[in-house]
Amino acid sequence: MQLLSQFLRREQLDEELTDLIATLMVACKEITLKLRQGAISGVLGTTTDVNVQGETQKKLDVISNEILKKYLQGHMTVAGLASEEESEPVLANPNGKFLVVFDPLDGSSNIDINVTVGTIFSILEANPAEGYHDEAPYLQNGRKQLAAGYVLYGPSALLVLTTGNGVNMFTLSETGDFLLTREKVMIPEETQEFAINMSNYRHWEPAMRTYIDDLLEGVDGVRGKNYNMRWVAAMVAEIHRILTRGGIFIYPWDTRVPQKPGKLRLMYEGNPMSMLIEQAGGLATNCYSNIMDVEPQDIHERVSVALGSKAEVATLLEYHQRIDSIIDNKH
Ligand code: AFP
Repeated sequence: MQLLSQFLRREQLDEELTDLIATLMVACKEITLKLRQGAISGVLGTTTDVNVQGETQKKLDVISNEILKKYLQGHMTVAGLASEEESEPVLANPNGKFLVVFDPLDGSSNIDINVTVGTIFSILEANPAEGYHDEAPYLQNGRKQLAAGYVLYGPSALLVLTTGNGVNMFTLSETGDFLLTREKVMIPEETQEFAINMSNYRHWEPAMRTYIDDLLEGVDGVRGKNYNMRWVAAMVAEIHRILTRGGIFIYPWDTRVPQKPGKLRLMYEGNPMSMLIEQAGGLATNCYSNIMDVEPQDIHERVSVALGSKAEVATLLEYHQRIDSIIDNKH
């Protein structure tokens, strides 16, 4: 089996980017060890702090953020970083070539119940001419990502990575190496599995409700097939399932906080996951257009997401584009 370093060399990736990815993996291995210790090292539970997103921070959110910061700030190729857990971007080395944007521990409500969580990251080009004292250099659309991926802390620890040439999966071995275990992952175009938090049904737009109603009607309804549902409450785990066997993951806009475009974060979750999904042949949208074409205005911007198997996501888009005629036809 090929080591991550051998794989990146084979791909002829920029040496500094290769080195940065290796350093990110050192940080993620340290996070893995903290997670494995769980209650033994007192890392479970919640802090008294609330992050910039208005969410109570888990101890492991803070620990994971600090670990990533420690390695990235000390890396000469990193000009700066932005994290879901930091209110402002953090300066690293002003001469660095890259900006790193990350969610240190996605799905952290799962930590205390010992269910899968993950670190999501996105690497962007730095532009020294712009300086790094505000958010401007980070506000790049998803198409500009140089690399994106996540480390999934589940029964095994996995790195899922794209550098713009397909999606590859690496499993953390006993010896602490990431070994290539799946190459050029492709998502099946059709699916019979969806993931959405159904408890929000009453808050959705008519197009979303109608689409889900039709899935629930199964073989007797207009879709003509039965669907199964999954909800892990960690986007990173849902996306991993979709990359592995197909499906659609949706977290739509809803009326609970109507001024926000969605719950999930564009730069820490939406863009990196969209790059992986598109690189694996899927579709990644905000229910109306492609997520990676959204021009971010704010590093903590939210986005509505619907991504996964191409044909299913395209059908959902149609519901949003033609909702009036779809409802008319039903009457
Ligand atoms: P955290 O970023 O706080 O860990 O939240 C996870 C998440 O943003 C995403 O990964 C899940 O899909 C979603 O929240 C779960 O949301 P619900 O609480 O509405 O199920």
